Amino acid sequence: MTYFIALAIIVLLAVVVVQIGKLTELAARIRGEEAVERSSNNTQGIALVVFMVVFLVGCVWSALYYKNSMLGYGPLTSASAHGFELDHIFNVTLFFTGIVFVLTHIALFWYSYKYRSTGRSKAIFFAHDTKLEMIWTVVPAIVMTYLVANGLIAWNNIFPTLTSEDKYLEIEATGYQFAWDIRYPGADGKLGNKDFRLIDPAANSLGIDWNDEASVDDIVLGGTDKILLPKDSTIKVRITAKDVLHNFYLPHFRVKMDAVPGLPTSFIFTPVKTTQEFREQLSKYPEWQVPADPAEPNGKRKWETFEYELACAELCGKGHYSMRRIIEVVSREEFDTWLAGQKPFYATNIRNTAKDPWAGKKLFDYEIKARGFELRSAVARYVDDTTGTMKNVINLDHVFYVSGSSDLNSDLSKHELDNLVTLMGRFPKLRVELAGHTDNVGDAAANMTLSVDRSSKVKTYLVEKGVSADRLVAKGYGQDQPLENNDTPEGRQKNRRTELRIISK
Ligand SMILES: [Cu+2]
Repeated sequence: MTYFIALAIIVLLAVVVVQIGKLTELAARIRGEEAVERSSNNTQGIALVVFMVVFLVGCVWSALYYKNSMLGYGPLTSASAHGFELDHIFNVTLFFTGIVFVLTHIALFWYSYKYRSTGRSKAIFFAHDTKLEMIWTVVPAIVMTYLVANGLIAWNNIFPTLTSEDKYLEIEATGYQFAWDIRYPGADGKLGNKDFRLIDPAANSLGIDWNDEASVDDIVLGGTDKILLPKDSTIKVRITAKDVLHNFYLPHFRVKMDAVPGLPTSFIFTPVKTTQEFREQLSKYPEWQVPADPAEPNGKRKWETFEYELACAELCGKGHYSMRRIIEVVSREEFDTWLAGQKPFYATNIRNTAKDPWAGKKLFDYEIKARGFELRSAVARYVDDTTGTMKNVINLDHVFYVSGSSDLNSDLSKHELDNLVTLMGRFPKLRVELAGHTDNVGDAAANMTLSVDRSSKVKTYLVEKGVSADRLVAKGYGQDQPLENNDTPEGRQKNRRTELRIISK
């Protein structure tokens, strides 16, 4: 119905215009061509000047009315360190182009009025005016040089070169139709290598190279997860795309960079206001004191619901709008805690699958931690909690062997022994006995040999790692010193063990 009415109005307006045209033609024939033309020129000239005034006043009024909604003013001053300089350049450019805008529009409309045909005026002809040409060449040249030079200085400040000595957090943003994958480095602070040939839509959509140890603790935030960033920390974003052009745009941080498939780009910036601080900045302006939801006049204010956002600023397809993501800036401490709580992509999706190059070959720090084996307090395990002195007998819980052989089994065994090397280094007077024990399965004499072999294997390993051989005594006890009953599998497992006995400290 609305459509029909709109169409009818358009048709009727067209009819009115045609009729007015016919009437004017008729009047011209009655009153004489020239007189009519002159009066029409007068009307149009005055109309153009009136339009100019309304238009320019309207422009200035709307700029003032909406100034608090524009980036760079009042509530929307920059949330990043470099943004202030960028806003300054923007405002200086706006100042000069604003002057040109007003002057050219006055000239455009005023001349249409002033030089309308009146039948009395004559055109002046002049071929050359050096002074005029100097003015319109030199003045813009000076202004342009000033703007370009300022722009170059700002560009160089905004795009610094980071060296390996600089402390910064490097994250990666990969755009695709229609979302962003954000990759954070784990505890090592390094992003692992990628290779597009490794891309597997189901298991490895970014093509991360799992052979690179830096990859295994990388965290990938996909879909709609909130992106956290630490305040007052330099952040370098590697920006890339998988299918078409996208654009990594953080308007509140004045960060904007194309995401191009096959051509990595980057942006370095430092957030200087947490989300909470930015909300407080907004709360001072009436535009942000209105209810966030007009249907709920007593609900939350608009400033309380503000979020920083990441948007795609390149029209990339029909789902373009859905590339919006929420960014939250928090304190460094809060960020570190959050990051430590995120599960590495490798741990949840790749570990011990057919795609894991490290399956059975290596244990990573995060796994060792997860087993209650604190990496950094290796020495603490050897100290009795109640007396504070070193324990006399310590069971090396994590030393395992290949069944029926004296070969050390997993990397966990080696990890445990590496801790022991640390301990021996910390206490240079320490002498220890490495005591091998077995369960009672099989022949007692064979078990004795096996336990001797196993403890010597441990000794060999420690000596290779730099512990002096005269501080280590390898001894086998076979099945003679069980800790528990050998009748159950659990008991037998407890009895197959390697112990550390302190000889002297
Ligand atoms: Cu996009």
